[in-house]
Amino acid sequence: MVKEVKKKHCGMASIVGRPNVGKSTLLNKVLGEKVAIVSKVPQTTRNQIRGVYTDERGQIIFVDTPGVHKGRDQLDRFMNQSAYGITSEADVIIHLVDANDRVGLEEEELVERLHSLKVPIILGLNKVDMKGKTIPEYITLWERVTGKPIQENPHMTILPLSGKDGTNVSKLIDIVFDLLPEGDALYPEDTICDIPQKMVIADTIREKLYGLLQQELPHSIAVIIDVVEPRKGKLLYIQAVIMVERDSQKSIVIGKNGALLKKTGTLARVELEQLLETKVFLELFVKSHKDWRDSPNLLQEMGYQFM
Ligand SMILES: Nc1nc2c(ncn2[C@@H]2O[C@H](COP(=O)(O)OP(=O)(O)OP(=O)(O)O)[C@@H](O)[C@H]2O)c(=O)[nH]1
Ligand SMILES: [Mg+2]
Repeated sequence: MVKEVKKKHCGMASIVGRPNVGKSTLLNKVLGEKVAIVSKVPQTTRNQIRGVYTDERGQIIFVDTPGVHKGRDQLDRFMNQSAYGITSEADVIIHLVDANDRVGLEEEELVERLHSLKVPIILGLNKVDMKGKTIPEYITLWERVTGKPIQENPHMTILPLSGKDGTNVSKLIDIVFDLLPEGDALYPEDTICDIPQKMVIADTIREKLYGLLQQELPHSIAVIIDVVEPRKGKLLYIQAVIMVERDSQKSIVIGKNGALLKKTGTLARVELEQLLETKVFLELFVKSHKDWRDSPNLLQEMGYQFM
């Protein structure tokens, strides 16, 4: 008897939505590993992050994107462009919303754009571990834009989700596989993520700093990695600059007697040692540069490449 060989599927699923809806948390849950930084602060993700999921059915390249938001400087422009740019290449779009938060102004424009791409959409109603009281608002919005009830729309699927506790995450993977074209894997089977090492290091430091600063200053902070250098005794030397917008913000980042900066360094070093599987010596500096969010050179140094 000839055994039937099932064709594999491969393609890109882009996770798009407003800041803070849980896109990066969902990506980490799907991959079972932390690849994207997460914080309570909106606009945490500043670049695209590709996470690769492979099983016997094939390969899904999930793309986490910066939250789509209003904003006028060069970094805002980059973040929105990067979210929309990647979305136009996707085979499937996961429109992720916070099912406890009301529909926002950005959402209307986003939904219209996503609808015009003519790509299958999964409306991910996220954070259903909480009450999910605004679910109807998102359904109504999509129905208004597409002009038909979602149940009658062959291009749409609704899925309640929780990236935090994992509700329906494996169902999401099933649905995406069903929607992907046939094709061979694009990445080797053991690939999980393709972010450049410097970006991973910078983001890890930024995440720790966001956690310690709570809601203070996130918009004003960037991290630039100046040196990554293997040294004797399997030690990786990393020198990084934390950039703020004003001199007065430097003392907040440094903290009383340097305490906050020291704590940031320790937390980041511990995580980086785990991630990079080597001992790390991390040296942090704090500088201010008034218009870094609008400086193409500095943004490029931080790894944000305009398309
Ligand atoms: N209750 C609950 N909280 C969640 C869930 N997913 C994420 N969060 C929390 O929501 C906050 C934002 O999560 P992120 O994953 O950073 O959100 P994001 O959409 O990537 O945000 P940006 O990168 O800023 O666009 C964090 O405090 C998460 O812990 C969820 O399923 N349930
Ligand atoms: Mg994010």
